[in-house]
Amino acid sequence: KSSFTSGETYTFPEGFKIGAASASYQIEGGWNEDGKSPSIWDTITQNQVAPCYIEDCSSGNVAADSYHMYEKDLQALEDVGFEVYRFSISWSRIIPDGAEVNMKGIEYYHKIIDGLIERGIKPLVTIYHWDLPQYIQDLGGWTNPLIVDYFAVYADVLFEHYGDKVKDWITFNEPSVFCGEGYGSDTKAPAIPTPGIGDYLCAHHVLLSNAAAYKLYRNKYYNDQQGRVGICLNAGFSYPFDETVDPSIPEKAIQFDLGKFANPIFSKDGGYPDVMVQQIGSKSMNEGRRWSRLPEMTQETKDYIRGTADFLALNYYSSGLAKQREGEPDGISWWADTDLDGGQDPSWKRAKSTWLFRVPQGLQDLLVWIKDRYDNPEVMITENGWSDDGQLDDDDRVEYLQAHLAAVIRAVRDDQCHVTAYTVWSLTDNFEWKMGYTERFGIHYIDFDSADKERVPKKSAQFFKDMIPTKTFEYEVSDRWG
Ligand code: GBH
Repeated sequence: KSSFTSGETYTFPEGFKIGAASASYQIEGGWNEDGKSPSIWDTITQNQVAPCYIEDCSSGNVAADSYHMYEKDLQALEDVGFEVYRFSISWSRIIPDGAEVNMKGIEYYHKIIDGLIERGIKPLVTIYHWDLPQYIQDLGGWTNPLIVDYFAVYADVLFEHYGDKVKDWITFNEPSVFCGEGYGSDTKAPAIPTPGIGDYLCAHHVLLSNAAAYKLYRNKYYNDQQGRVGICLNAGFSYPFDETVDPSIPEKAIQFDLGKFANPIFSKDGGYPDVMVQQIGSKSMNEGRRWSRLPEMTQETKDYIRGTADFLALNYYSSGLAKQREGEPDGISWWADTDLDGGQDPSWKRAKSTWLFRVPQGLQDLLVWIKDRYDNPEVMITENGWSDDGQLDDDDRVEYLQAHLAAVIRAVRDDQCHVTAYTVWSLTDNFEWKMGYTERFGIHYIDFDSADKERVPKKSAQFFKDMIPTKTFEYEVSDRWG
């Protein structure tokens, strides 16, 4: 029995896999080594002057130094007993200037993949986790339709080199975040905001890129490799502010968020959610435009995109409240297009991150929503985690993780949701994007000033180590939020 809490006994279903997650720019360092070219995150972090773009003026130049110390990551995974490791590949290590494949870059990920397989850990590879090569950004990045071909070539190279060893691929990590915050606002690279326009163009080209990579795998590699290709979307559940709020309001909030990417891929009819097409279309006309800011999807395009994922990789951190917006929005944006106001319940505990509130029940409710809307697709929870200052006694993280694992088990056991895996964010402390090293998500601590960057297990790592052999733990639900 685990020593962590008491309460109801929760057991994972047969075959359910538990692991940890990371992403290339957040851990690797080695930003210009062995032929790697700069990504948009190298550009934005290295060009900053006080007051800095990044909270602590830091960068991922060294980070956890996984480019040199990947064996420490492998060791940490093995010590805990994880069964799957989700990591991402740096595009600008693989194809540094849009032409030749860089064999030194290819070699690096072979070492990680081989190390995982030797240890009996399944690799789950994210093809793109936000570190776009700068040379593609110089052409407009995700707003230029040309990127679809560039992405397909990059994915082709990965399938060709790693496909005999890697059987589970994720094309994109959280497109709503890198499109919304990179092209709709300026809180992620490349920080070129054209709100309500560039973010939708980005989303459109991501959907086309995902479809191109998916079909390429099916046509060229599937027969030999027998693997699967999915996409990773982040979302929260949405609850009404109070009993006066119409049920269509939280539904709309989820459609504008998860539905923007999930409806085109996972729904029966495909295309963007009707509510988005209608609201953005009519606002665009009222603004005097000749066409909608949300790119049109012809029937042909809908058919091309529909069904282009074998599973949904879901990142869940938090949920929200929604109500109809009162008054006029300031300016044009995705958020203004929703006609909603958002918020949090005052009882929700907050992490160090300002956006991260503990709402475990939202995960179960979201999984049921996905099951109902998209005919119960296979879902892997590919991120879920809690931020703090980095303390080893991370009791709040342990509690948060247990609460969410319990919600996953309830969704499978009580609601027959098809969830097959869970990878915690994150294996180690790392470069937390705009917050630099000031917010820690790791289940292993790293002293980023040290030379050896030792991975020190926190209490949460111990929790997984105790739990994985039996796939059983005790947890007591505290209130209606889980
Ligand atoms: C994930 O995104 C990322 O995939 C991962 O790389 C990251 O390290 C991890 O979460 C922890 O952040 O404008 O201040 O309200 C989580 C998605 C991140 C999306 C925060 C919303 C809002 C920032 N969310 N973001 S803010």
